[in-house]
Amino acid sequence: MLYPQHLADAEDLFRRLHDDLPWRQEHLTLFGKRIAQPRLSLYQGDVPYTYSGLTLAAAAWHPVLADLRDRCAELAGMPFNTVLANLYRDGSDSMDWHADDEAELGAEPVIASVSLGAPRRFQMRRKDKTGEAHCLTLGGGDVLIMGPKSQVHWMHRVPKTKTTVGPRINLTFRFVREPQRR
Ligand SMILES: O=C(O)CCC(=O)C(=O)O
Ligand SMILES: [Mn+2]
Repeated sequence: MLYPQHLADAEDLFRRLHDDLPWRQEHLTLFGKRIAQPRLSLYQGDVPYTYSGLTLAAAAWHPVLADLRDRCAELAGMPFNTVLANLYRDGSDSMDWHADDEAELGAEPVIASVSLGAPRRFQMRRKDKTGEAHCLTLGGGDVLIMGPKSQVHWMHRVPKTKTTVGPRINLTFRFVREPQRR
């Protein structure tokens, strides 16, 4: 469910988060090669989270992120205890096809996605062979609530673009369960 321009203070939020957050360049190891992710990111939350082979430690909430977490929780009607923030510096930054279906998120996670800054395309395609696909443009202040079936049946991505675009921040608020003890 898309709530277009839901955040009236989107420009101020973008500036504060862009300037204040300790953005990091993370790397992934694929086939033995260390590859820089095509974006900057950071994680904050009450519990650790393992995402794409990276284990992200619990970290204190920036007050702006804590406030947005609460606003999203009210909109979605459920709590969130973590946020993954991505900074797409320009059109060559992107996020490849994936579903947010890690076990710690539970079988049918609801995820709230906040977009700030430049608009970017957000594509979805079904995991099965139907070929069904959708494309949205997520602009500053938009909030997308991805419902319980979204990660089960769909993949999504933010493709690179050759169009000149400014920086964009995306925040995904998630509810991560306490890691199981082994
Ligand atoms: O940038 C976006 O709109 C999506 C980000 C995303 O899919 C994620 O962080 O898992
Ligand atoms: Mn995602």
